Amino acid sequence: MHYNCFMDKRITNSYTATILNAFGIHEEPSCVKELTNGNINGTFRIEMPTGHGYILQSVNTGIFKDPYSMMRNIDLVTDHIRRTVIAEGLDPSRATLNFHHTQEGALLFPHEDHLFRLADYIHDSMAFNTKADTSVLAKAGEGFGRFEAQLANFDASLLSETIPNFHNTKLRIESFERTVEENPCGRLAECEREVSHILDNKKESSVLCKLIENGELPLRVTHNDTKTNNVLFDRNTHEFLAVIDLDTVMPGLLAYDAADTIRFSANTAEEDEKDLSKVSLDLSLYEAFLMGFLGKTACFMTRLEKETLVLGIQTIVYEQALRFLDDYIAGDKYYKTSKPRQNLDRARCQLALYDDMKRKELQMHSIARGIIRANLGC
Ligand code: GN1
Ligand code: MG
Repeated sequence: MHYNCFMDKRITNSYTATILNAFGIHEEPSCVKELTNGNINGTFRIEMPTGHGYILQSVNTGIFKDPYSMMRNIDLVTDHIRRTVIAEGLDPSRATLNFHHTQEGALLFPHEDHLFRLADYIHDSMAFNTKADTSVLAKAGEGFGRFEAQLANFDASLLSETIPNFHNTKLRIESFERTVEENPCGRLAECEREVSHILDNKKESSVLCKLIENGELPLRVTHNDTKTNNVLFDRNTHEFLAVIDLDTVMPGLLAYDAADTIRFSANTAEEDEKDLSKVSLDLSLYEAFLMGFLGKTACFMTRLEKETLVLGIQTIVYEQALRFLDDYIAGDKYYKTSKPRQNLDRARCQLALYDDMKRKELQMHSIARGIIRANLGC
């Protein structure tokens, strides 16, 4: 069944009341507002006359093809976090997302051509939506590090892969090679240099996949969308509360979660910057994030996880370059674009960042090692 995540009519209070009713909530909301930050699901903030808030989402089943497994993952993970924080004496209602069940016990409610889910709004919370500086990155690192630590004793094999082979770099390279071979839109001629750049580095970028296959690196619970605005803080004290946007939570490498924040937020340029002289890895932002992240994770990382952390960060930047370039050659089918050749610009920018990370590899290692050494007993 295909559901539509976009609302083609304005979502009214009474339309929302019908959905709330299915989740066992029998009052009419006082206000419903669409939130437009996310690119994937339709998201609405609901306020009730009592002051309680909810987040209602219309799930994008085009990207999440098995939404029931996705919600099962989220249920398992949030349940584990809730139990962990209760044991620590913290308030579970603010420490993780709390999704509601329908009166039939389901976490999803199909209505018309939409598939809805409902969570409590975490009250008095805020996210940093501004361009990241060192203090925001340190806090985001701490948030994602706490998330990893809360789930360190969770058996990741219980989770399904919500997007199969999401970070299987080896398979992504194979599929990239097929796209290049087919050249379906005749775009190859303008990106031959970038294609060679990708292919020249494919061996090193497959190393982690081999280590996973051989069971040498542990699969943990990873978030896979570690943008700084996916961490919530207390609006007044700026203390860490919870990690949100759990749709891509699945088994993965610890390094992936560090990698994506660094790729996105420690780049001195925007993700689609055309002027490649502006693109570089900001080592102070890199260090700030790792201080927060490794401060919570170094104590349980294996020796090989520590040794391959920098390779993991570089691999994700490489993989993202490949994904953007693959999509450009295939005709912009996956990523939303708002300007011509944006996926090509994004790919070029990621390749420039990858090259800069290679130039700064020794510094990246020495910063990471220093932080790990200081946090062995975290
Ligand atoms: C997508 O839409 P957004 O920004 O949450 C993508 C990520 C990429 C990112 C690149 C499910 O995430 O993997 O890193 O774009 N999410 C999915 O900007 O493919
Ligand atoms: Mg997202």
